Amino acid sequence: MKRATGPSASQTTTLANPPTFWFQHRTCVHPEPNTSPTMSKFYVTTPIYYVNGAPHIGHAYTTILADAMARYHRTRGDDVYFLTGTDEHGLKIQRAAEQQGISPEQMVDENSAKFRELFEKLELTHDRFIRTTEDDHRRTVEEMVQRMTDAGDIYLDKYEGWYSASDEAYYSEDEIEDGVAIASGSPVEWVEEESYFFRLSKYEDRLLQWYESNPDSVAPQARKNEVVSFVESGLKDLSISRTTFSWGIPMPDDPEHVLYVWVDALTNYITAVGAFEDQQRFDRYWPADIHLIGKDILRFHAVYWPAFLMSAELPLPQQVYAHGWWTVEGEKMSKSKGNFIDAFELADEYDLDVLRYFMMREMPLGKDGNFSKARLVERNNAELADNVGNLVNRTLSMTGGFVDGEVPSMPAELTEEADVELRNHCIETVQAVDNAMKDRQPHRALERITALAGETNNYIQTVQPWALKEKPNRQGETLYCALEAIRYVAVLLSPFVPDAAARIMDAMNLGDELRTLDSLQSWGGLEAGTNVRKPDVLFEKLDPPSEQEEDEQQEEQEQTEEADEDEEGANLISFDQFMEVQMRVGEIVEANDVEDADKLLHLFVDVGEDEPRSVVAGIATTFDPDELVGRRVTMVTNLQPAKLFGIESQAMLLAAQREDGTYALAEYPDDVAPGTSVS
Ligand code: ME8
Repeated sequence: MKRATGPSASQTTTLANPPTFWFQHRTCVHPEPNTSPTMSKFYVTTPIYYVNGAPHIGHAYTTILADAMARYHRTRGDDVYFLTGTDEHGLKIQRAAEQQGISPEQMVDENSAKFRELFEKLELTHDRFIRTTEDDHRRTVEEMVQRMTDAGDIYLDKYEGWYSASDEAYYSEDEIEDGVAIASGSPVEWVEEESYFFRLSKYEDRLLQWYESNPDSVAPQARKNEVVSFVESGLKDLSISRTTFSWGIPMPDDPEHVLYVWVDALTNYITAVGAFEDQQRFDRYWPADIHLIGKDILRFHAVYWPAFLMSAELPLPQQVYAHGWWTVEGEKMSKSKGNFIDAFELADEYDLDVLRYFMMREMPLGKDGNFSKARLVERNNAELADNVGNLVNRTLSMTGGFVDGEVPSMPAELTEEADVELRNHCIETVQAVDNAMKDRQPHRALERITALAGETNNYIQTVQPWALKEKPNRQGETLYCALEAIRYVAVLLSPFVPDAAARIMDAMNLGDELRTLDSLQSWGGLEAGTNVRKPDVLFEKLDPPSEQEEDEQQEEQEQTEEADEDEEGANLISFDQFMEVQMRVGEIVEANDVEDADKLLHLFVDVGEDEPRSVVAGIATTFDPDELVGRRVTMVTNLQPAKLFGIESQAMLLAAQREDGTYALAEYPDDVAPGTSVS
């Protein structure tokens, strides 16, 4: 066994620099009696979901994500408030109830109960499940509107324009095409009615100032850029009441008008923490540390909501974070495709921990992700069962077999290189996980934790406790180190896979104080002499999607391909026709997001002419603008120009679309000059 070459470690090693994040939280001004005045708080919210239908995978995802964040902060010892719930007013809900032939009250009661039931089934740890039909919420909304009125920000006028009931959103002329909103694909209708307006335009400069002086106010950065350019392009006042339906909170002092559902819905975030009614609680938790939302509702949260709060003279949230979109087996979820994943079915089909792990590990926050069963099985088998499960199983079996299931003594001093490295990995992982959570990147946190499990497996392979029968002291030391590393893995995993982590910690007989992140600041917390046992299987290995399922999928694919081939056969082109297409090498010299078009990028491409050409390309789900600049790609240069989102596209970029929906570019090395002809 090699000796450690680094400085020898002291018996209990403490993080030289505890994660800075631990001290950056807002210290509470008005502590509640049973909380310490210096305790940090963490207030996380999810969107409140529409109750016109049953919950699906997207709803489950955001709420699971918020739950993991809440649990992480609880493990840190923070005073956490986690809010979720249902959005129950508005035209969308009224119409859905009419279609079902029931009253809105009955529909919202029934469907809200489904969400509540789902979140119980998913074992989520929200502190409140709010409903916008609750009394305290109505009172808070009324007070909010009163404050906005007192600020001189509400006036009566007439609204004329487009409205989408499905999105509960107003759209301008250039945001619609062929009767649908371009961004969402939802149908729009023409509305002309008397309406109260909110002076959104008045807040343009203050909003821009807020984004600028608070780098994390809206995230990720690409989304923030979209928001900033939307606000910079000029804000119109916002219609905030309707008279043509009744299902909502009446406008105070003018009950003929029903308040716009977004004013009502967004206010839930302050209702839940006692705004206007319990000052102490409000001061404790508000502003929210993070409003976690999907990218579909960014504008409401990053533009309207802060403006409402400014008008009501209330503090603004610390962060609005817009996560990406799930597709299912490579396709956009839609009712017509029949690929909507019902959240209850999801919870029945998979172990909760595995589902949580997969969703958080697979989709980097902010990017889109694909829910594929095959991928879930792969991750479960390789990263959970074979890695974490195997580590716990083999280490606790050896502890049972070699040292009667008792935690051996800790090495008096860590001198063996392998031990020192393992301890260092543990401590570094705590820091790395904290950084990842601070950056809102749970997938990176999970990557680091499973890497630590892998490193611990390697450690066991290196030190081979089974070969140390003749050296019982050393055998004990190696088992101690592996067990302590497992404690790190379990505590760090606990916000993400709470049940499995609890089973590991129970099997190791850990007291509450050894289950906290704080206890990971010092290596060596595990107490010698503790009785430990092997837990039941932590993660069952899963079979890849059955042959039958794959056959079905393949059959579907073949049918589509056959149809495509038939079409291709009928549409063969001649060599001359092909030669009419002019293709050239182009160098991307600039790339930007396109406002309100998640899939598009606006590129400037040098194709060997005096000026680069303006090109709109649908590759934003795969590439960030920055990674494209300088790349030499294939351009079709003699297509008729087309206008997309008001931007002229003067050439077409060629790319291959992979099965998972991502793109690969047809590229050239640097010695192929822009403008070179491709044939
Ligand atoms: O918008 N992938 O409610 P909603 C990822 N009531 N997340 C998804 C998703 C997908 N495919 N589909 C939905 C509303 N989501 C309003 C909110 S808040 C004051 C009012 C998630 O029922 C994602 O979080 O349409 C998205 O923002 C939310 O569900 C929309 O839920």
